[in-house]
Amino acid sequence: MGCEIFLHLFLIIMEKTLVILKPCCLQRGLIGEVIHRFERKGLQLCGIKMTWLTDELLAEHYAHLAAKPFFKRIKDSMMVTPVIVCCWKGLDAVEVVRSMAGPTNGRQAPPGTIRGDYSMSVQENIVHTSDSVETAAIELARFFSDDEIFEFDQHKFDFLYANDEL
Ligand code: IDP
Ligand code: MG
Repeated sequence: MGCEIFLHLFLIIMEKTLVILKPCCLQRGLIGEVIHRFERKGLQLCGIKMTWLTDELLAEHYAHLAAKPFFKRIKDSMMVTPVIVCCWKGLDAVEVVRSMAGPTNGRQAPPGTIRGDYSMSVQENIVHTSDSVETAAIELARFFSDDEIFEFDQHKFDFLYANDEL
């Protein structure tokens, strides 16, 4: 079984994705709840740190919203407290994490999703999640250095995936 795990890890490129626990998540005491959800799902936490975001970093991170009237407010709300940035890994991790977060607007997000269960707001919607594999790679490099992302065996691997899924 050890050999199989070794082969899986080297033959299959598991996706990695970025999650940011926003200041509203920290202030509302939901850090554990949110991390617990990703853990229970079977995603592997391979990087985590608390950091204070800067205007410069956020301008880059939210560049796709630069023309919006609420751009400054988005940046300000992300600098109210430190945030927690995490890297989660798994098969189709980008899509899995994004669907667990739910749609942007917490009022419209369905119950069962993180935003649907914990948010009443478009802005204060608990988490940021990468929206594609390409974006995830860029965003992880934005918030983590290489030595802050850890590669290690996930011991319950064979109970999370079937052979023909890998
Ligand atoms: P996403 O977080 O679901 O990927 P994006 O469109 O990438 O949504 O927007 C990034 C963040 O900007 C959202 O999570 C939210 O905090 C904020 N935002 C997006 N659209 C609006 C809006 O129409 N009003 C206020 N804030 C918004
Ligand atoms: Mg987005």
